[in-house]
Amino acid sequence: MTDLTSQKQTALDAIAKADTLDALEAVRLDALGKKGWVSLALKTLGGMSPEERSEAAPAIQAVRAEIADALDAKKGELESAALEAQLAAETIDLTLPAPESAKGSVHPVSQVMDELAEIFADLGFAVATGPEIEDDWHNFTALNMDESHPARAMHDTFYFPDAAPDGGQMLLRTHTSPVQIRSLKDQGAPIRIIAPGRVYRSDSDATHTPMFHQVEGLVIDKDIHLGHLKWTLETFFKAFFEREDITLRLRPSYFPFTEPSVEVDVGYSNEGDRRVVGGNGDDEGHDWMELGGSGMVNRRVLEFAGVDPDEYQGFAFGLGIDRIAMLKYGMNDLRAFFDGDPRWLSHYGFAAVDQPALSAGVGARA
Ligand code: FA5
Repeated sequence: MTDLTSQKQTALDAIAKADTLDALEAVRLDALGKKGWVSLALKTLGGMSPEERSEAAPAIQAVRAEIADALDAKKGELESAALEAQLAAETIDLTLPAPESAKGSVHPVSQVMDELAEIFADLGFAVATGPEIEDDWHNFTALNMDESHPARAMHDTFYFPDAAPDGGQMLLRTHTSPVQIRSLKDQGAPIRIIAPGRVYRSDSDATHTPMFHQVEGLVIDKDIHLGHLKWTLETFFKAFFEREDITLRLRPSYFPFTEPSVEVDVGYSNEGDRRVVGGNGDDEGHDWMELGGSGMVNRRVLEFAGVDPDEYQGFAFGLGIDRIAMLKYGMNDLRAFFDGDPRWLSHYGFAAVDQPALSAGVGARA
């Protein structure tokens, strides 16, 4: 019994002195572990007479309980000390200078693509994509431009030297319209999509670059007419330019894949060297700028895409994204978009946190 008392005192001293959880665990194993001295003492009870046992058992149990309580209390102490130390080490010194802000910005074209997707999503359009390396069938033939069609020549196409698997030519798509065919073939009608992306033409001046961006729109359903097209474009441009006085002019035009076809112009005025959208292009001090082409999808295109033109019809449009970005954000030379000049990018670019949201007015600068 004296043995037990002195062993207990040694253990309690070791617990008091333990300054790490590992040291504490060593004391626990030494006393209460399977081969610890308390466990061994408990095992001796079996060989005792009932009288001896009734005296020794409560004493050993009491020692066991006292050591277990001391271990628990110390464990709590060590854990909260460790937490305090961690919290103290992780404080931030708010008096230090701010870290250098991130370099780089979101290109206005990317920003405008996000704005487009946001507005059209609100009108129920899904985003579709297609390959930039296209075959001649999707880019031309299925859009009602067979090999001898003169409109092919107007597209200043970049062709690849190798033939496509079907024997036709491979090319860099000259417009986003082949996505109309791909989406209709994949999903059938009814359909309501936009397809933003890069397109390529051998063309270069202040308003034309060899690579530029278009967004295609396609709505095919029953009873769709030109009025729906005009409403959709007007609604889109009002939200995009964040003004109500947007005036569109739909000018009769020709595209092989739409019938009738209309070119879409928007009224603007000049303020200094900046074009500002709004107002009627025919008014004093105003003019019209072409933003894209559109029309009712030609029956032949629906047939090529496997849709019955007697059941379904609809409209399509293709807008120049770079053009509408220039108008909205006031750049006057398209070529600067693709020069990668960091001064231009830091001036016209957007912060990554500037996510367009309809509720905030799309395109609001932070
Ligand atoms: C087309 O590309 C048709 N696919 C549009 C379309 C789609 C019509 C669906 C009907 C139905 P167009 O070649 O006019 O059409 O080009 C459309 C717009 O792209 C132009 O109005 C212009 O805004 C822009 N664009 C054309 N060429 C360039 C260029 N080289 N650089 C920058 N923008 C361009």
